[in-house]
Amino acid sequence: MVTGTTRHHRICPLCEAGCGLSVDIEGRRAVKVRGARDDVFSKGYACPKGISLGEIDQDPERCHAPLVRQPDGRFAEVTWDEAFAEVARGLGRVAEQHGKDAVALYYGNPVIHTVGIPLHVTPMRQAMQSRNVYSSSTVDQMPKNVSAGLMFGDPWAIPVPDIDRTDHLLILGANPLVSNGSLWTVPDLPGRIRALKARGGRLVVVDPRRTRTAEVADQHVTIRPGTDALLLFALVHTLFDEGLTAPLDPARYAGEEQLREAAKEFSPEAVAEVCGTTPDTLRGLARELAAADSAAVYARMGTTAVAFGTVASWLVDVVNALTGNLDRPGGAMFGEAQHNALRPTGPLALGRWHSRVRGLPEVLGELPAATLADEIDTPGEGQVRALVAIACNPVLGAPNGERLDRSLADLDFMVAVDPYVNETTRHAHVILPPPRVLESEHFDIVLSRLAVRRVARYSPPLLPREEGRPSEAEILAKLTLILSGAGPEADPASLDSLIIDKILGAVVAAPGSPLAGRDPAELKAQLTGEDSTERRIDLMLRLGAFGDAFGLRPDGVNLAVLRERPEGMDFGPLRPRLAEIVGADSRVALFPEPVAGDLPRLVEFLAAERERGAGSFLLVGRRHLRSTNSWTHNIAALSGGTNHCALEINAEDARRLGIGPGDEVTVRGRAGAVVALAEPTDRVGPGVVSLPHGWGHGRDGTRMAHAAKAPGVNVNALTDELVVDPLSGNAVFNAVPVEVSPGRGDLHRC
Ligand SMILES: Nc1nc2c(c(=O)[nH]1)N[C@H]1C(S)=C(S)[C@@H](COP(=O)(O)OP(=O)(O)OC[C@H]3O[C@@H](n4cnc5c(=O)[nH]c(N)nc54)[C@H](O)[C@@H]3O)O[C@H]1N2
Ligand SMILES: Nc1nc2c(c(=O)[nH]1)N[C@H]1C(S)=C(S)[C@@H](COP(=O)(O)OP(=O)(O)OC[C@H]3O[C@@H](n4cnc5c(=O)[nH]c(N)nc54)[C@H](O)[C@@H]3O)O[C@H]1N2
Ligand code: SF4
Ligand SMILES: [Mo]
Repeated sequence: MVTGTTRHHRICPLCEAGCGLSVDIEGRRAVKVRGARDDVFSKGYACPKGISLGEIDQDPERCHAPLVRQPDGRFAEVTWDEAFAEVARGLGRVAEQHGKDAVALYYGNPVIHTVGIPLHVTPMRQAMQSRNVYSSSTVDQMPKNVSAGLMFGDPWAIPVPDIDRTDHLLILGANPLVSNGSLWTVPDLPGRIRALKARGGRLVVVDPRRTRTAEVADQHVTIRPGTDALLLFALVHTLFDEGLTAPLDPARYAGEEQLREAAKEFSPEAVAEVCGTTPDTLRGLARELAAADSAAVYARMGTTAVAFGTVASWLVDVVNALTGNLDRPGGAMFGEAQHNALRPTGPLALGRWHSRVRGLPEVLGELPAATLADEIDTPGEGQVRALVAIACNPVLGAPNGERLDRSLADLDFMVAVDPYVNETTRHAHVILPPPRVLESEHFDIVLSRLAVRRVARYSPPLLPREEGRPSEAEILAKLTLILSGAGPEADPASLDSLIIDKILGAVVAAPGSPLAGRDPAELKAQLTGEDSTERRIDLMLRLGAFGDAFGLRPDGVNLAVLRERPEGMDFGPLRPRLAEIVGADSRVALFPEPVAGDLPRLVEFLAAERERGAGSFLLVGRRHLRSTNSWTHNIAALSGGTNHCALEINAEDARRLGIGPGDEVTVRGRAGAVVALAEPTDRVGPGVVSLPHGWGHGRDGTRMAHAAKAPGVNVNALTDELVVDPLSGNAVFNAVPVEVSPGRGDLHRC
């Protein structure tokens, strides 16, 4: 190390793997970042994005001061006090004139990668009292939340493959070698897959595209997009049909007989052709799962962002249960939160209210992102007139994003919490930038329940914040106070203090709690931390799975302990805990009522697909190793090479249509059309095309000059906001019917 350089440990906030990074800092810059070998969880692994954390943090186009839009439409930098006052005026005016439902909230993917947002978003939702709450959950994993909520009584009880001990891993619709795992916090997946294979384990991938993960698999089953629910049902059918199910304890599992009955009509013979495969292949998949000493089924975006997202997500865990692999070492297991997870119990209630325009059911207190534009565009009582947009870019991330682009321009007021002026935030009246990455702490609030090991880690900020600059938690707390009517001057720390009081009050009052009867004030006084955010983290840790329970467990963790051990503490592999999750008197619902109610639609789909002739192309998504959705294309170190926006099309289809490499092609969906550059390839089969999302940069008023140099096109100009998975309201990004034709027709490239 050069003199003046200090080395620090920092959890990477860029994806769900949560690798530990070693960051060399000179002055206020990160000069070198690499995987931290002493990290108890990731042991030195890091991907190109993590290594570029310095470039991401130091991107000159990130905003550092709040921006307020001027009468001439341009943004001007203002002080934080002025910005919050403007927000209070803007939101206040809309709520006063049009009521609370007229103010909507939308938060995006980084919510799970930050501390301030998850700590404050629930109180914010309560303070708003608006029915118009949206998030990236309904363009992503909501079907899995619904299936977990219905089966296990907890929407975040999502089993993860116990990859380090499994003998057989079946992956559907996920490409974890590129995404680095999702709903599965598993650093160094490449190394873990190598270890699986070295010990004689088997990896099978079901994907319409020959992905990097498919390339390293022992078997790649190509599937016709959108048919995983049928494929999985055929596995369930085979398990029953061939007597391959493991004995399930009736005291723990309900609904096995109804499930057996329902699976009857989805035999491998009935579905194979529609799935683009053979009955033998399907029976083989089921037999292998049943025969393995331990096995796990894992599925992601290719099975959730589809029209049968909830049914497919449910069937994944049905197969895990029927093969005896749910909740056992080497199978699909429940992770354990390092912090107290206050969670609802009992089966999930769906549709406690419905969206105003399309009547779509609420799920987990949210409405589908796919209907936000309807709620903005359609006049009447409850019409959305203002938006609080936190860490999101739905113009590029939501279905029919181009419609949303127009709708956002029409709002009376919009405030964004975001470091960039991008395709979405350019519509804001006020932009509140969070501090730099290196000025922020990292603590995993959402993802630790999905981790493959029981670990506890905390990273304090590596740099002090610039004078006067609020933390992201303070920004969110201020917004919450504004939305609750307390006004822009209220002290954000007062909100944390109230929340701590509330949690401690509940803990000492809970019968059977080890802290029952203790004095909350005395417990509160024990909390340590530099600020109220850290004190909240200390509280969560102490009450969490590995916590010291305020001294009752002297070898447990708290904030002070973890500050001394930035490399983290490992408490070992996952342990069976189904009884804890489901509750002593409850059972796993193998055949939950709402899912059963959606099966006639699957039967109809099967019949219709059998009749289908050769038709339009089906569009699927893909991700790039050196991208994160829409917001890292501005980083030179991560751009270029294979990280570009091109339409993959089967080479034979391309030849037939007269399309060559790099040619312009028009792709048309129900919602709209784009002109993309073609990449003929045998990675995708006949009839399948693939475009990545998060592109379509370079619009007027954005400030991402590097991204604008290679703007790409917005795949969500094609995707249809009118089609959702009915149970979860999730958007459909895979198996989208599109027409493909050579040339640009009458279209301009975005
Ligand atoms: N067609 C298609 N569409 C898709 C997908 C697909 O597979 N295909 N995937 C979907 C999925 S899974 C997701 S999660 C969504 C993602 O869509 P969104 O969550 O809407 O957006 P992102 O592109 O992740 O952009 C995140 C925003 O947060 C900002 N940001 C980054 N770091 C921080 C921070 O620390 N604090 C704050 N306040 N802001 C920050 C960025 O500048 C950016 O504006 O896209 C979805 N859209
Ligand atoms: N490098 C990188 N990492 C990321 C992100 C990123 O943008 N870049 N984004 C992050 C986010 S927000 C998320 S949610 C995760 C997502 O993590 P993953 O789900 O692992 O990522 P995807 O690349 O969307 O994988 C979906 C796969 O489903 C396949 N597929 C499409 N349609 C179907 C179908 O009908 N059936 C089946 N069986 N497969 C289908 C696609 O070909 C693709 O390989 O990744 C996260 N990690
Ligand atoms: S895999 Fe994810 S967490 Fe690990 S270094 Fe890469 S971006 Fe960061
Ligand atoms: Mo996502």
